[in-house]
Amino acid sequence: MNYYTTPSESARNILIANDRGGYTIPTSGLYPYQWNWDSAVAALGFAEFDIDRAWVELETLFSGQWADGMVPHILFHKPDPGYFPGPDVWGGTGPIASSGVTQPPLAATMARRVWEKDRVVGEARLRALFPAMLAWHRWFMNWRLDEHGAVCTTHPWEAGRDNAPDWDGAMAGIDASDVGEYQRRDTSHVNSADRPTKYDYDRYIKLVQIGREAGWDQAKLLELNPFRVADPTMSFTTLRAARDLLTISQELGIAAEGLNADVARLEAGARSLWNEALGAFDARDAHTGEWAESVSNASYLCWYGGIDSSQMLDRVKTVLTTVPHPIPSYDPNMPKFDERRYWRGPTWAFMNMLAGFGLAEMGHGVEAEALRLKTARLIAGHGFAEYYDPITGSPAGGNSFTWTAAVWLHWAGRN
Ligand code: 9WN
Repeated sequence: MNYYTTPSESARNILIANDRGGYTIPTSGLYPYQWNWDSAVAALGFAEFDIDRAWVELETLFSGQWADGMVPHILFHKPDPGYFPGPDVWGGTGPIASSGVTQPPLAATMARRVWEKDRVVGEARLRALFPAMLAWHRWFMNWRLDEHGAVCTTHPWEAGRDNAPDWDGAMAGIDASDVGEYQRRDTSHVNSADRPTKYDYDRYIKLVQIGREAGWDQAKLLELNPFRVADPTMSFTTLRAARDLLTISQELGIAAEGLNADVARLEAGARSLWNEALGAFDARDAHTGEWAESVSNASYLCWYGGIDSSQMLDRVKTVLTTVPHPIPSYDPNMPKFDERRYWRGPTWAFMNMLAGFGLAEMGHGVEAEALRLKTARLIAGHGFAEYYDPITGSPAGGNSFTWTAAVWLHWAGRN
């Protein structure tokens, strides 16, 4: 009898174990609910062995869509005291208890990939989801663009890169002195050195309180929210989603007015995030116009957004040859680099996959393949972690992680 479990079997087992019936949690304990961009990545993993389940993941995500088109970053399907802040703190106003912010829109792009794996099964599912995906896209166009067309994040959790140095300037402007007492849960599940600091958490919760008080009314929040940062994650993923929605609408013959113009506007916005002095795509505070001066792993999503850049290509070549486990979430040569603290240094496999998709699509196959193989080695050698130390490769944060398993099945571990 063979007792050896291959990484692909482990990856499937993780997806199956994290399945809560129609949706997948990122990892048990630390994240007991459905997260938005995690689910989009999970769908890719399921598509490798159960196409129907892949569609269900996306359908469940959109079942939480708000009347205004927003798809929340967390859906609290069943109460769980292990996570803070829960539904009572957020006060979401959608059909399912939820948070009040969104996350980078990966769903349309991943739905397209799932459909391309099996167009016969996928067509009806994709057609049915299309109006919801389009409504979400329009919500971004209505509420999240700056004057250049770059897409803004209104909470560090919205961009999904919680404690990235990109937000340090905007976070410093938030007065969280009256945030009150609260009990974090994350640090009882994982090492606190891998997690955001109390300074950060006070501001995360303060921003939730501001949003909740405004009833998550986007018009009011445009005035009230002290945090609004135009960011490469939001800009490149929204641009990419718009391109995919356009392709889907053309291929399926679905009328979707305005998408061509939206793509042009979003592309101009994404290009406006080029920080010439830094020589990289950067985040820009939408209130002050100040650059973050941050080269993050989101900077490398330009190709995923359909924007080529010879300077970013030089950077990716350097990172692939000088950083043992690329792509670090923050440039190791910059002063704020912290190799274990979450989005301030560690490598995230799913971000590598997104960068890898874009590199391959834009003709940079050598770099795409090098990145894929390095990501495969990282996962095979260090397990299905939430993220990894880019210098030593050691796993950090949660383990048996859904999106890392999905990345293995769909991309990194592909033969
Ligand atoms: C807050 C679930 C999520 C990811 C985010 C990641 C982390 C949550 C947290 O976990 O954020 O949304 O509590 O730390 O930063 O990208 O979607 O995996």
